[in-house]
Amino acid sequence: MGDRTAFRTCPLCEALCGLELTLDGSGAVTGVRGDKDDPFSKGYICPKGATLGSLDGDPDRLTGPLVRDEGGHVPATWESAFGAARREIGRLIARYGTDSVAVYAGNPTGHSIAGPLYTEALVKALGTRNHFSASTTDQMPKHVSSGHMFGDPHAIPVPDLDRTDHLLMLGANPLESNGSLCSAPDFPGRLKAIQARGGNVTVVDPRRTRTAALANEHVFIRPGTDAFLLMALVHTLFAEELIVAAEHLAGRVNGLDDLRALAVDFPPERVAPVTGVPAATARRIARELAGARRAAVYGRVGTCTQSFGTLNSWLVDALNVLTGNLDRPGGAMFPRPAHAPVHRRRRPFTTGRWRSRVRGLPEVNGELPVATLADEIETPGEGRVRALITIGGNPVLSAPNGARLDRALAGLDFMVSVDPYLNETTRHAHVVLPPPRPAQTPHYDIELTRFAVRDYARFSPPAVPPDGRPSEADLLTRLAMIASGADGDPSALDETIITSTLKRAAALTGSPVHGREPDELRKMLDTGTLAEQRLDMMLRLGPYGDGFGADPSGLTLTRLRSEHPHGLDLGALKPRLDEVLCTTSGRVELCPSTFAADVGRLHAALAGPASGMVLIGRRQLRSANSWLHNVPELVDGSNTCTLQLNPADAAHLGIAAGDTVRVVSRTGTIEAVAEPTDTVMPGVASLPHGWGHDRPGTRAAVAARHAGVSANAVTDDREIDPLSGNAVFNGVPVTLERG
Ligand SMILES: Nc1nc2c(c(=O)[nH]1)N[C@H]1C(S)=C(S)[C@@H](COP(=O)(O)OP(=O)(O)OC[C@H]3O[C@@H](n4cnc5c(=O)[nH]c(N)nc54)[C@H](O)[C@@H]3O)O[C@H]1N2
Ligand SMILES: Nc1nc2c(c(=O)[nH]1)N[C@H]1C(S)=C(S)[C@@H](COP(=O)(O)OP(=O)(O)OC[C@H]3O[C@@H](n4cnc5c(=O)[nH]c(N)nc54)[C@H](O)[C@@H]3O)O[C@H]1N2
Ligand code: SF4
Ligand SMILES: [Mo]
Repeated sequence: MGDRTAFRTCPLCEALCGLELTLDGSGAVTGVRGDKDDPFSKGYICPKGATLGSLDGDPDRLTGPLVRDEGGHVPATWESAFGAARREIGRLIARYGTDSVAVYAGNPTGHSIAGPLYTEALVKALGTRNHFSASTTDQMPKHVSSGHMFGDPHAIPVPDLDRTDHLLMLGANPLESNGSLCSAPDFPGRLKAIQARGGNVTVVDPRRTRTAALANEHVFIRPGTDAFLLMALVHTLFAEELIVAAEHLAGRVNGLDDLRALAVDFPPERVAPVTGVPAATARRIARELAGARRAAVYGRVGTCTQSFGTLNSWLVDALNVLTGNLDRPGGAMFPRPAHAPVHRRRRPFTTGRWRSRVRGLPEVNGELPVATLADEIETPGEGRVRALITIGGNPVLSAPNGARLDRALAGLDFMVSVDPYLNETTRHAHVVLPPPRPAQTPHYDIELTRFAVRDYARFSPPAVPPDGRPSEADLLTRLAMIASGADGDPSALDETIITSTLKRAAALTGSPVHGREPDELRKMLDTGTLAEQRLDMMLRLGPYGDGFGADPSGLTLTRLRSEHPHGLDLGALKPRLDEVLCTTSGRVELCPSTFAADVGRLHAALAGPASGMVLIGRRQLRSANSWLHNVPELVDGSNTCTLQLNPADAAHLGIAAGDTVRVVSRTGTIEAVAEPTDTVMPGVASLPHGWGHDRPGTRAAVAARHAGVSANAVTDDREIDPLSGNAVFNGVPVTLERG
């Protein structure tokens, strides 16, 4: 059999590029190109997507389950691997209760069909309060911000990149990351298009990144101090009477006076010594923002992974409201994903429904901060975490004080990992359950289309038929069955979810299937796997759906699959605040009391600006957190783990390029290779995360030869953003010494 072509969405970052794969007769991926017929990505591809074939065919990728014995990990049958999981999880729950089993879900669970459809079911089946994820190292502050401002933690506005005239970007570097909480294939091209139509891009970052270099203006800021700058911008808008009373927001916003009162204390002149941003610059940024015809403020991971992460996330959207740009074209808008029914949440947003056992940290979005996972494993007493299930995560390298977590994981009674690699985290697992390779996995971006800059849907069937191995959906379903103690037919889980969803939809006034018979609806679903049937159900109940025949021209999974193999463009973002808003007041809360109370911490920090060196991170185009370093094409050249610092600091410390530098923090010491560069502001050092592949017991030969060091060996699990529990990776106090 000769070569053939298959199409799928790239699962390697949030940009949602369509790919054209070439496969040989054996089903191996021999070539990857951008899919020029994808209406969203139009053929765009980056170096990571281009190497999907190497990742897919990586000889170190696990092809079957492993169990751990004294000598290390050995192959096992699926039945014996699941048998061990059933036995041990059952035993621990019986003896120590449901909270003794924790779950950690990592970043790739947001890039699959299986993650969003089954992780929550697994956590529910376990009944554990110990649910952790990469969200508390990433965007949890944004959920808290949206929860309080709009009533829905998942209603996150995205900058309307293609129509804006003015983009103010803080803590984001889309030229390397390709964008986040803003899915936009060819993000770089979309930024250049803003400039080409006469618009402006301003970047606020402690480093002059590639994005900053492309921008019209780059402003250096001291790490961790964005909340002061954002407050100063709010202050200026009020003080200079620049608030735009947009008609479409009239009567729909609460808290204007409260915010004005809070901002009084933060004039640009007062915060400048803390942020390093000259007062005149801050005032000008505020004026430009207010003066632009259509503007959007966008803050991303650099603004979330700070101790003021939630305040930053809030103030970003407060600025969007104050300048009249929320929910209007060219401003900050709410995408309308095809698979999400337009039903408002019924319960008001709240956090702290339970607290972590050791540090008493509040639950947020059903999760506890991963910064306290090691506490929960190490601290004796009732409710101690004794077992862990990881799904697509590598917290040993990605969580703050990962070195401590590494030790804690070694002490667990039992650990299961759903993961294709034996890496720094999964090497501790007693049972490793690998999902099939990307070519054998169907794809639909349930999570990421929520943040896309155009409404868009694309389903990719597996490029290579599954070979009888369990899919990731199967693996998670089996674990959920084990967790609930049920031993029956695994399809029961999906059937229960389908039945209850259809029943609810049929009972709901305003739903497209109101009054219909759930059994009849059930029979209409797609004939694919149960996961696909669930997706079909979601699409048909969604805003573009066929409503199970109510709108015969509407979307179904069958139609998406057969008529739109390259994806379906559902148009530019539409104003939809009415559909989204579900605060108790029915208005946008511009100054939620929880946030106002946290401003006290800002006042305190204003009194004593920090001195000394601080560490921040950085992302690299050819990495994806910790897990692409085993792809040979990606780990040469510039993709190296170096400590960047300003030449003035290097000179002061007697450090030259290539020298070994000892980086010392409260939690640990690492040795990294120095790379002096004036792209980093004085007083700041930058180390990428996701490196440190030198641990024994892993199976990733290429990564081991390009080990690097783990930035999270020096980040601090004690430091969190108190409102979201999010980890603090930026502004970590360190001392540097020549090694
Ligand atoms: N190539 C590649 N792409 C990726 C990933 C990857 O590892 N590699 N990871 C993916 C993931 S998980 C995510 S969440 C996204 C993230 O996507 P982005 O948010 O674009 O992430 P970064 O590129 O890390 O950009 C964050 C920027 O914040 C800056 N920064 C650090 N501290 C501060 C601060 O205190 N204030 C301000 N204003 N800026 C600060 C950093 O210098 C950096 O330039 O990228 C995704 N895409
Ligand atoms: N210092 C510092 N630390 C950081 C950050 C930072 O900026 N600075 N960024 C944080 C952010 S934004 C994030 S999102 C986290 C990421 O944190 P994690 O998600 O914990 O880490 P990753 O390195 O993304 O690990 C992904 C894991 O998923 C596995 N995997 C890959 N594909 C699949 C699949 O299809 N199915 C399954 N089941 N597994 C798969 C990989 O083998 C790997 O083990 O890191 C955080 N850590
Ligand atoms: S930009 Fe992201 S989605 Fe596009 S090819 Fe690269 S890794 Fe894949
Ligand atoms: Mo992330």
